[in-house]
Amino acid sequence: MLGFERIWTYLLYVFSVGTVSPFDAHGTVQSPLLQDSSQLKDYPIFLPPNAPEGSGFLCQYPGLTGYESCGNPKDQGCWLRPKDPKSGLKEYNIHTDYENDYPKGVLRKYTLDVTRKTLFPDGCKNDQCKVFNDVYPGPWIRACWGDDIEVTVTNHLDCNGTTIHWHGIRQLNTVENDGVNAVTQCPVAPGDSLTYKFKAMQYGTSWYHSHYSLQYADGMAGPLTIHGPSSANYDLSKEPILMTDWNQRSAFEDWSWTLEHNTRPNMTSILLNGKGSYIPLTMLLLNPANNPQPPEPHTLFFKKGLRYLLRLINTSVDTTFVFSIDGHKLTVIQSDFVPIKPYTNTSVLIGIGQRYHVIVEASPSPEERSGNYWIRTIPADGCSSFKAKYTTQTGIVRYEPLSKVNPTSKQNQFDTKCSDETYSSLKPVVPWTVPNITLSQNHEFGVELTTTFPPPYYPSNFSRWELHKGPMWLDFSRPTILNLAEDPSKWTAELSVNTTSRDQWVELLISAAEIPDDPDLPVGGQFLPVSHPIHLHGHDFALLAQSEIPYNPSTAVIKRDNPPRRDVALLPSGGYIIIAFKTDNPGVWLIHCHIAWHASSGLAMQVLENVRDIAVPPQALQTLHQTCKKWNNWFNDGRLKNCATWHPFQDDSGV
Ligand SMILES: *[C@@H]1O[C@H](CO)[C@@H](O)[C@H](O)[C@H]1NC(C)=O
Ligand SMILES: *[C@@H]1O[C@H](CO)[C@@H](O)[C@H](O)[C@H]1NC(C)=O
Ligand SMILES: *[C@@H]1O[C@H](CO)[C@@H](O)[C@H](O)[C@H]1NC(C)=O
Ligand SMILES: *[C@@H]1O[C@H](CO)[C@@H](O)[C@H](O)[C@H]1NC(C)=O
Ligand SMILES: *[C@@H]1O[C@H](CO)[C@@H](O)[C@H](O)[C@H]1NC(C)=O
Ligand SMILES: *[C@@H]1O[C@H](CO)[C@@H](O)[C@H](O)[C@H]1NC(C)=O
Ligand SMILES: *[C@@H]1O[C@H](CO)[C@@H](O)[C@H](O)[C@H]1NC(C)=O
Ligand SMILES: [Cu+2]
Repeated sequence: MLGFERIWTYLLYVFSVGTVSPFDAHGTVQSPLLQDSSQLKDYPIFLPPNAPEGSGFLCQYPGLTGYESCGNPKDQGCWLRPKDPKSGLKEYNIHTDYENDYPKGVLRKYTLDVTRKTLFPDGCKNDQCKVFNDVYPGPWIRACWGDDIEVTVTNHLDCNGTTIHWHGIRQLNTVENDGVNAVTQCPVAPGDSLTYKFKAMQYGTSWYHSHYSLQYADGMAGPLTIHGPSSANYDLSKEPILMTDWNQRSAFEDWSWTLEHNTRPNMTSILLNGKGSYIPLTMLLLNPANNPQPPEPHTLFFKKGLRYLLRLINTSVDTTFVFSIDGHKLTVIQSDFVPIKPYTNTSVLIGIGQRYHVIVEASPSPEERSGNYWIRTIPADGCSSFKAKYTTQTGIVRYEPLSKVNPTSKQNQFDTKCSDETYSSLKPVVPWTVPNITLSQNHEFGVELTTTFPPPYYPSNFSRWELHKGPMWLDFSRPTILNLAEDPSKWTAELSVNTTSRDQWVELLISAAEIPDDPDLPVGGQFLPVSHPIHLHGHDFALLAQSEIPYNPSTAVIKRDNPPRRDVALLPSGGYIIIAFKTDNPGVWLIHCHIAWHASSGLAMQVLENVRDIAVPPQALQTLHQTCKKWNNWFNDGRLKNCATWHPFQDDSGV
């Protein structure tokens, strides 16, 4: 019997951080921007209104002669408009249907070098970190709405492959750039490089991270922003804020430990942009002088009366956070890559992988005499696992005249229940109406813990999470995208959704509880009271229902008229979600739980979307084969020479 205890086994994970700010990492952008104003042409070149002060980053639209930029603190909903209103040209703004229409920008090139590094993000040493360009979090990758992005990733690790996923990017007709090993490519072998190419049709904030097994938890995560319009006005903006749980060992070690002990490892601290502080209770009592020296917490400087745009990203392994700033209200204007109608609250709940754009008005109440206020990141009840003590006061807002003292401000009033933001508050600006669909397009899945799976799952006596008819287990050397082309019979259809007609709506009901008499749910597994942040690649999905009670077809409330839309939604413990997407993007798309332990355990599935229409360009196909060839060479040779082989190399699902 699996008890409640057992559940936690799979939950814990670690995240990585460094002592260097990600925003120091200049020089990685080889953008073709004309920074010299003497070269100004008859097309828009401008500092995006939502770029942080002094960042010197320019948007440029050489293809849009006769246009000018129009976003400003009084009208952040505007992006580009025709100079001559009578020209008949259309405006690009917050109401533009960005899935079908976007301005044509420029090509921006970035490079990411992956190396091993020792970091002290919470004052304690972690010598197993893996980072981008020597910093944690990784450098801020930025583009403007409609730009093309190319990122060349080089793997300098000695014993790990890697792939980089651009979280939330739709990858319309570019599935081979989605960065999921064993699905859309082989891992990039040590010593090898790969260039990812995709278009920024959406705008807002996201993150990029390794999708190679548990690797992102060791530090391979960074912010990704596409500048575009906003659904509410503000004066200035700040750099992205990445929040994460953190551990002082490699996630690979934690996972091996999990497999042996069948229990979930504890996280040790919370990091805000790579900075946190670990509170070792015993050391504190014994000898305070021995305490690790934590870095200064992340600090935001505000001027009274201004409105600031903040970009919040939850890059956790195992923690849903409640984000708040003492004495300040937050106006939420964007969830994931989807602009929404603004609403105001005292806190915002951010699940793993989720992002929010929020506006903070710098008029605190009650006002602190010191002019300092805590930023709090509180793990939601039941959605985290930490060692006994950790600090949730992870950042500081300071007003002039600046002082160095710690804030004494009181926490705002809010709930810390583990959930998503209130369903009815998330109203997309560009509405979708999801039609009634026929039953054959409706698929039902249960998130269960199971012991019924065939070899070669390792170790054999370990319960795994499954989403469909078994826990996912991928073969690094045999990516689905190539399998399908070469030998469709090898495809394990029972682990997938398989769609074949274009522009059809598909609905997935994902249940965390038993549905009586439902033949579609797997047998032999066990539902456990755990919430899961479910992420779909290749689409923003409409969230037709999100419920804390089990699905009942006769009473379920399903919203089809402009439902919330995003790319990660929390499946509530004991309840269900129904998500819908339109088959307009041929590809092989992963759907998985974003709790790193659960994805490793197998809580994932592939959506085969109109695979006959996948058209990988010949050059890209050749690259896919090359990457596999180098991976296989390393796997069969370099790995054996350089890496410890005392345990199975692959001991998790692969993602
Ligand atoms: C990845 O590297 C870690 C060391 O950081 C090692 O323990 C692990 O076995 C490697 N795993 C794979 C699948 O590459
Ligand atoms: C990040 O997501 C996890 C999992 O959903 C959640 O437990 C945690 O509270 C989130 N963190 C924040 C700061 O919202
Ligand atoms: C995690 O921390 C809790 C609370 O201190 C403790 O009861 C539990 O034993 C710890 N688990 C592990 C695996 O260390
Ligand atoms: C504000 O947050 C509370 C939880 O603290 C939630 O119950 C309420 O619905 C939220 N309000 C809006 C408008 O979303
Ligand atoms: C969808 O189906 C439901 C139940 O069969 C029905 O009540 C509703 O009117 C239908 N909606 C549309 C837009 O057809
Ligand atoms: C599998 O695990 C169970 C429960 O921990 C234990 O009783 C059993 O002996 C194990 N079986 C093997 C083959 O290790
Ligand atoms: C997907 O479904 C189509 C139509 O039923 C079928 O021809 C094809 O073999 C299926 N593909 C896979 C990989 O299961
Ligand atoms: Cu999960």
